[in-house]
Amino acid sequence: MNKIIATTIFCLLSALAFSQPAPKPYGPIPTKGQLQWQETEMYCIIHFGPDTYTDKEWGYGDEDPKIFNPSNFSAMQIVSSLKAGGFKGIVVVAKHHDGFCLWPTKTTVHNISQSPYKNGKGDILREYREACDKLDIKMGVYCSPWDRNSPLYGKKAYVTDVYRKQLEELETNYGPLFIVWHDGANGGDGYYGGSKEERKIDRSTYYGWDTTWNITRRLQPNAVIFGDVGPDVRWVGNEAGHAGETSWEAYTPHAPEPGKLPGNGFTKDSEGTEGHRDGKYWMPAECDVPFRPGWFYHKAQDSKAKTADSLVNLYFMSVGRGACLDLGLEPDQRGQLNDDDVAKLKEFGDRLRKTFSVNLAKGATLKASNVRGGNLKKFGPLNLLDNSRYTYWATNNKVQTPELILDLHKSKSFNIIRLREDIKLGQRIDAVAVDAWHDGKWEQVATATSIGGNRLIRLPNSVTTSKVRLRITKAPVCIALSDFGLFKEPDHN
Ligand code: FUL
Repeated sequence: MNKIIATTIFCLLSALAFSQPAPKPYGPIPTKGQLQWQETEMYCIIHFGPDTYTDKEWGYGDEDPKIFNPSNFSAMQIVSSLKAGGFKGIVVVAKHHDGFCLWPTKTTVHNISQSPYKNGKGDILREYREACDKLDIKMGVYCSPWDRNSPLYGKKAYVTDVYRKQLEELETNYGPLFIVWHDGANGGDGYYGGSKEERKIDRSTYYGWDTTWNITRRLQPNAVIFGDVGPDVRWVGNEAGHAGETSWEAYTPHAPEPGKLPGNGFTKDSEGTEGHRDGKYWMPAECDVPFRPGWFYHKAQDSKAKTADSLVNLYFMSVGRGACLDLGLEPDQRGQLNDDDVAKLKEFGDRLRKTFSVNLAKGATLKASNVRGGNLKKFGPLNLLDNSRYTYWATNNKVQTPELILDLHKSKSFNIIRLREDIKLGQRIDAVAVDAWHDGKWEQVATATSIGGNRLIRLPNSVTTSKVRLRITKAPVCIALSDFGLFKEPDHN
């Protein structure tokens, strides 16, 4: 009888433990579009237009459309080169500040149909779309809000009849977009239909951002919207390509002047580098940085593209800090990337592929100090090694600083540690430490803050050990960690 009672109690207790629900999300959480963006990790923003032919960075807006005449534009050459670099998407600069549209828009005559390219029948956006589809690369667009060509710039009609209509065309005619990119450079001197004057706009209110963003919500519901004020992806606050060593996924944009609303080009942008632990919105950072010194092609910069080495460094300081890397590419006057740039992109891609091909933690025996409800299948640490960002090791509600020991069974050398949270449940972990087993005791080899969607710790020297310990040292709630990886960069000591 006693045995029956004991068994019943045991079964009831186990049922209780196994019915333990998933942890409740903590703080703001990402949308479907933001999750897909996070998984994209690296994409390229491509500047190509009249500036390519005038050797400028910011065209005044009076450029003759006839100067836009690529001799051999090849979206395939550009997109396949960045694909070889490991990039998964592009942001096409469809219109830069000079107002010239690379697609045959109905909103202004200042567009590609007035150029000799394909006898006025060209459409650069369409060519990128076709290349992206062939090569399985995502596409996004940048349409500069500032337009130094438009006579209407500064008036309400520019926003309602030109800018928003341009977004509608781009978001209707070129297939699914993963990002719509809003630049912060806004207002100043320009051609403006011949007025040649300075026009200032109120950066908080002029574009009516809420209404403008709704176009994207309606036409491209899975695209994220990028800007200094997001609302989905924030600017990191520098064009050097790196997020802060601590970088939170959440953010609350603040205006630089009290009492005003923040807007693109009107935020305390340095706050974007670290974000805010208690930020109101899920708004992770994008790190944009040009491959060469300028965003547009300049012959004089032919030897100045970043090396594969410096791209790898940038990768760790952007993707490795939970952000995405948006590398600027600069097609030349033919309409292709320069051969040296192509070779460097490939070298960079090869380095990353080699580095991340083998997770040295695979096959380890994992021992966690706590598993939520004792449910190993659903919440156990093996979920860390299954390559899914959305299965995870979780602890009981009260257990916020658990430990995990990985027995690697034999001595292995690594210099990269990868951690990911299941961000569907928010950013839960503030800080971790990692120890290696050396001469019969644990020695701390690394610490990191703000884990989030992806955190890469790159050690100055490789660690060789057969046992590794992960300690969560600070979290306001129980954890939901989805990935733990150990990797070794080729040729790293
Ligand atoms: C900046 C622009 O002013 C640059 O010309 C470039 O387009 C860069 C990506 O954003 O704000």
